[in-house]
Amino acid sequence: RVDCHPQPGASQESCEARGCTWCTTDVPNAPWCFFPEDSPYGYSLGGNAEKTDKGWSKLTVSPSVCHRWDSPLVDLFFSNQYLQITTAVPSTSVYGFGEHEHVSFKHSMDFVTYGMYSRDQAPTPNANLYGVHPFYMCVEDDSNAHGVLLLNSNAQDVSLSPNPSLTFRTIGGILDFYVFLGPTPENVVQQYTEAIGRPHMPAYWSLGFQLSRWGYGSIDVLKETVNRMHHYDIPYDVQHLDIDYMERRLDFTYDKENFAGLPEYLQELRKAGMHNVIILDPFISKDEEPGTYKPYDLGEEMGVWVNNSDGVTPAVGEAWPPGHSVFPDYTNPRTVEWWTQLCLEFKNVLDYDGIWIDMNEPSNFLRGQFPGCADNDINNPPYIPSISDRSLAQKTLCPDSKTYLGEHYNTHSLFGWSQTEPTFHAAQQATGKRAFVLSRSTFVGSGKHGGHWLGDNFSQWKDMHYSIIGMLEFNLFGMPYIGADICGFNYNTTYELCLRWMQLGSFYPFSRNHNEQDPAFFGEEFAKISRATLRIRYSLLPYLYTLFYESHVHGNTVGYKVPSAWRGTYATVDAPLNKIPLFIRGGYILPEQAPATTTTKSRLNPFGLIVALNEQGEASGSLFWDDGDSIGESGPPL
Ligand code: MIG
Repeated sequence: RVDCHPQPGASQESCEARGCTWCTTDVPNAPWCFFPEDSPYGYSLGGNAEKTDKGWSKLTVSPSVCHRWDSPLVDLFFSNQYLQITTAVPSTSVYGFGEHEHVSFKHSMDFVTYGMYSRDQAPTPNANLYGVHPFYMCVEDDSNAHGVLLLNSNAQDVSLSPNPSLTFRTIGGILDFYVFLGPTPENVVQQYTEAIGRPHMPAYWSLGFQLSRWGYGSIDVLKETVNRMHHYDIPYDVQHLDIDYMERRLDFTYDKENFAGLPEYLQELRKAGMHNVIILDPFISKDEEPGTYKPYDLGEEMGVWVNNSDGVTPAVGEAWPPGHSVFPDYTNPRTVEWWTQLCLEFKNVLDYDGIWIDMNEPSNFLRGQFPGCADNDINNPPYIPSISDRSLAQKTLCPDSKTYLGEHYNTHSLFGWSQTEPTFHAAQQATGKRAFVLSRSTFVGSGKHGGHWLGDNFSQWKDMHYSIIGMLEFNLFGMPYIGADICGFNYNTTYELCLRWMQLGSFYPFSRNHNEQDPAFFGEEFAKISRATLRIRYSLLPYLYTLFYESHVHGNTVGYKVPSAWRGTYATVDAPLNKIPLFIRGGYILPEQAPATTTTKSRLNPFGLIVALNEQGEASGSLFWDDGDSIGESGPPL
């Protein structure tokens, strides 16, 4: 059954009116209105291609394009604001599609639909979240794998059906499919990242443990937090500054009252071998006194904002800064110039090492900008994919807004992606070192210039579990620099959950606690256990760094590997609260280095090797080593 009435409110009448079959069923989620076997709709593939002045229509796609799929494509719809295609897949082992909180890595194919449209949305199972990755991997029954990308930025959804098949629906753009033939899952990711851009090479320090919190509120609380981390001697490389460092949450300012002395304090941290990351939001207040707020005045002069549908008046919304805000259009080269200049100048105010870009879905606290969205086909298309609120404007701008690259309708989900590359280059230019950019909204190819965290998760056991799935998925999407807020972001954590999460999070590729309950918060015992697991992380950083190098050069995934001699066995192991069970694959050699409180110090320590033999008594491994943050000649290739 392929759904013939994907929008809500199907009835027998509305179903039959479109020539489809109505048949109720108690199979959960199965469509009651579905295409008849010989659907009279759309274009059957393999038909008579016709040349039009815009290209080909009724194009023939022969099954030989993917030789291993014995079922040809089923149905194709190609109309103005509705494109749909169904394809059979050779097994039910389908992975990927994002960004969502998925409750299993391997998808259920029981009529599940995932919407994709970037949105400021705390992780909720199956809801469309911050980024868009229309990419899946399918592992066939003979364990060969292939991957498929639908390179399309419009609001879209995909339905997974048990026969097994996938139905893609998008409301614009073209059906631009890319197929990656593997044959191993690792090959698929290597081929995918070859096409979309290999992951950037992270600085060594950014593999150290990181601390953040929204709401330090003052430099005194920040200092207390840092001091107690140091008091317990907990490995810790990076301190983040969330929006409360700003004056009234205005980008490119800092709060000179509550954070008096911040520039000097950042220098102190730097002297202690630490690094600093500052947050920047993508909205700029337009309501400061003229002549007092350069980011707005200069941006206005240069014409860098997203505009209303008229293409000339800036879109005005509401976000964290007081008053009303405008939104930089990063697809415009003038905006890149403006943003770069501001980032470079701000480096002289706060000596940052990396930039955290938040709210870039883009998020707006209203449904569309002022005065609301006009009623037209762009803002209210005939079909709205299966996304939260079934609205394209909720929590963002009206789809008929104009960006340099095109209508917001088409470019909405590219906002964060378009901000990531210029921020990467600005950070690189400002620091002269390898750039650190952490972006909340991502799209196909974002991994080349940035990393990601899984957003505003909850302090719940299941969120800790789902974080592992999210990280595996972002490895498929070519963004291995990935982690989740350790201990959770929303709700209050508990001692045990936070401790277990510190232990797990010590092995995240990007390891950051962004909670009031930092590892020194719960006192001596908690701090001791966190210190012990983080010291294991730090010992293994040469290994993790080598994995990142492999990902940067060959597109490998970063994370837990299953040995190719693998035979499944189950074992019950003792895991008291002070211990995380950790296993090493036989046949591998892991480079290690004695840990210290920062990577600046640990990098000076002696190296060692952990050699784990396989059943044949052999092992191999590799090490990539350099100065850890250089770019250009002395940095890694590519
Ligand atoms: O509306 O900057 O996901 O990490 O602490 C919330 C404040 C805005 C959302 C981010 C979160 C950050 C918070 N931000």
